[in-house]
Parts: sequence; C-alpha cells; structure tokens
Amino acid sequence: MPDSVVRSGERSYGQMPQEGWPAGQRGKDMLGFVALLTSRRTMSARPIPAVSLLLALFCTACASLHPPAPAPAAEPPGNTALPDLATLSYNQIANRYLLPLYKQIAPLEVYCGCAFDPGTKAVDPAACGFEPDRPWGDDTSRGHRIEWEHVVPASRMVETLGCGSRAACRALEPFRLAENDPYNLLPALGALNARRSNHPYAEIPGEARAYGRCDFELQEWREPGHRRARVEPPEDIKGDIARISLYYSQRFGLRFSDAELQQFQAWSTADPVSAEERARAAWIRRNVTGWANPFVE
Ligand SMILES: [Ca+2]
Repeated sequence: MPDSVVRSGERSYGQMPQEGWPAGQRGKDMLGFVALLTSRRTMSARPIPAVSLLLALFCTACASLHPPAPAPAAEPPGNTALPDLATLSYNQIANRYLLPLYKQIAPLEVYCGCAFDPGTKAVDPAACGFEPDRPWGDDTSRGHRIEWEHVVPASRMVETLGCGSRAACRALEPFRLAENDPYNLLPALGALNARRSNHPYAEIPGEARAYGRCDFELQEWREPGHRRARVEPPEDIKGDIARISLYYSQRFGLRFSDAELQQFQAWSTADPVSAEERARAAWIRRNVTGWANPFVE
C-alpha cells in the first residue's frame, strides 16, 4: 500500500478535525486539500492551475468563470480532448465517456451481475434473478435500469471537505472533482444502488439472499440514537471496490477506519485485478482522466 493512504485519526491534507472548527482552521485545511489536489495533479497528465482551484474555493461566482461544457462526442475522443471533470455532472461524464466502454467489455452491473443494454441502460431483472425485498414501489423503475453508483459515497467527500451538504459542496471544485471521478462510478441496478445508499462495505456473517439470486447482503441494526447498516457486495467485485477506495484515500485524502483499510487490503488480495477491470481503468485513463488508478495499473 502506498505510504500516502490515509488512516482514520491521522491528520493530513484534506482531513477535517474530528470535532468542531477552531476559528481560521477551516480555511487553512481547505487550502491543504487544494494543495493536495494540486500536488497530485503534478503526477497527472493534466495539471490544473492552483489559481483556478483557489478561485473555486473563494469566489462564490466561480461557476461563471468556467467555460461551458464541451460538446458531447459520439465516442470518447481520446487523449487530445479529455472532458472537464469539474464542469460536467457525474451522470454526464459517465453517460458520455463510460457507457461506450460497455459496448467493448461485458455490460454487467456490479451488485447482481445483471446484463444491461449499453445503449439504453435497461435491465431485465428476471434474467439475472433479482427480486425486490419488499413490494416494488419505486423499485419498479429502479429495478429495470442502471444507475451510476458512487463506490465511495459523496457523503464521505462532504465529511472530508466539511462543506455541509452535497449541494453546498458542489460550489467547491475539489468536491466536484471527487464526486465526478469516473473511477468511482460503477453501473449498478437502481434498486440495489438504493439499498446500498451510503452504507459502508463490510463482511456480513452468513449468506442471506434477500434479493433473489443476487449475492448482495444488507445488514441493518439500531444503536442508541441512530440506525446503522452495512453492505457486503459480491465476491468478484470486492477487489474492485477496495482498489477504488484505496485510490480515493490516496488521491483525495478520504478517511477510512483501520478496519476498513484492512478489509480493503484483504479484498484486493483475494480478488486481484481482472482483465476487464484493467481494461476499464485503461479506458478511463486514456479517454477521461489522463491519470491512472495506481492500485489497478
Ligand atoms: Ca456474507
């Protein structure tokens, strides 16, 4: 594991204090987060000038400073015209630049292995054995379509930046870069994306099958004052999830507990990089980001 992986409880650029904000400290740490991103960018193919990041932080009218989104391309255009990850939405980035990949590799969503149409994102839930764990309701539509799942939830990015809410955080370019990073976006059946919510991943005792044949486990319990939940993904996606999470720890300074980091390392070992995962990462590097996920390639 690279030395820069952030462990819970350690302070580093991008981390927020556990409790409260001393006056003046917030801006200092925000600058630290910017410095981290800027320094990481020096390793990438497309450095972003630090001044634009500072403007994004301190100018409430920053959105008007950004050029309009480039016209969508029918196919990813290659390294000469990488998309602006801070300007487009994550759905725009995924639909325009990730979906075409699934015409080249098996178009399977991550939580149940359901095949989807890479043109329409439609899914036949019966074909993969998905059944809802309660009357269909909203699942009627979300059980028949693909959504872009944030493996590392946006709520963790909100916590790291300390910017309050997802909507408020979108005023900050560092948040948009983290929210929109395509390495973190995997196709998932909408109904299972909803069940995962922003719960952490973990091993769950037993092998309950509450969703038909899907190897997707959700455990919920109550502790004083709040509900808790965790999700165990299918075996063959655990390593992918681990390598995305470790990448977020390194690149964006996202905090994970020691138990989570140990889990991710174990999953990465048990489920090593597959040819399809490597092909996906290479596609993203060439067509979307310009930089690699070093945990994959
Ligand atoms: Ca289990």
